[in-house]
Amino acid sequence: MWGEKMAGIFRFSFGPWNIHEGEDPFGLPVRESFDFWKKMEFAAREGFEGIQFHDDDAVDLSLSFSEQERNLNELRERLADLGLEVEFIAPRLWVDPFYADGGFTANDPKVREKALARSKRAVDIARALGTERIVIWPAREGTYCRETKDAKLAVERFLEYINALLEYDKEIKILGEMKPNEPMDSCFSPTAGHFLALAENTIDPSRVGVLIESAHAVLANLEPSDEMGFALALGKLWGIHLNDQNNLKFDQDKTFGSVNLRRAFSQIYLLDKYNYGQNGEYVGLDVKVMRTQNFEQSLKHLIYSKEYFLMLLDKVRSVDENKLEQLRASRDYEELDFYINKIILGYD
Ligand code: GLO
Ligand code: MG
Repeated sequence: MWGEKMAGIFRFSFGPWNIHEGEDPFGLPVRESFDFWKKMEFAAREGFEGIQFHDDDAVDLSLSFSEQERNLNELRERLADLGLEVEFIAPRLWVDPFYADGGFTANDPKVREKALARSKRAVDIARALGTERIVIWPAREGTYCRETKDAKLAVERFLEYINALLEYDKEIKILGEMKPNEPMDSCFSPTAGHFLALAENTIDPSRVGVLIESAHAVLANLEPSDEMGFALALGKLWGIHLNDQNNLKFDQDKTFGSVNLRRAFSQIYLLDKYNYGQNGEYVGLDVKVMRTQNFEQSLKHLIYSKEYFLMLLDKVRSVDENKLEQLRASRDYEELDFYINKIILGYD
């Protein structure tokens, strides 16, 4: 209810790929790598509580099963010693050339079979690391040009894949992280809305939700906070990837708040109002540092994304809800717009 502000308790997370060497499709790495445990120590030192992993971030998948199990146990213990918890596991079905045509929507049945097998293993990895959350970013589950795949069949295969995972483990929760394009020309399930329609047709809709990424919403020409509101209204906002994006171009994963403070404010306003995090959801970051940063400077995007969030949270909590309600009632939206921007600018 308006005027009744609930103060969310926010716990932050990021994934190891958010600290990287700066390579892009046009250039080689520009920095040394951070050692895995240095990344984890940084997370703990900077007050992060969760770590997001791809399956192969967590364990070397080429090792024997028993070695993997041993390493997973050790990983879980060492993370716990640092006060870190695993937020989710995401099967990485887009790096290996084997998945050039996608995973569970690939035309080759052998590829689809392996994609499912790898994803089931990702479920086991998640369970071994103490999380039930599986994130599916269907990176290559789309087309470069239309007739390469049958769009109807592809969506049916998507559904079959989700069902097979829900069937495989009765406890897991699947969070779809949708993005309209890149690396593909077009993804079969381009937005959260598409995925939630799919979710309703699975064998257990109650275990399927979404992770909304700010930049992905912008790439679909949608407003991130509205996307979050949509998922919140349906009880499906189980994860977020906060970052920022300059309009419709490649996925920039810029520092949260760095492009559009007002857009960042709107997201936090909604998350705080509806107590996002009350069921253990994390404020996940998915950000890339600028390629020009040197090794020592290459962690600032994570620190500052969290700082932007906390600074804006202060602003969000200073909104006079009665005043907002009055401005709504009088339909003076010009004044309302100015009021919010004055708060952000510190002139209120
Ligand atoms: C890329 C995605 C990607 C995912 C990650 C976890 O655009 O945002 O970074 O978030 O692989 O699924
Ligand atoms: Mg993401």
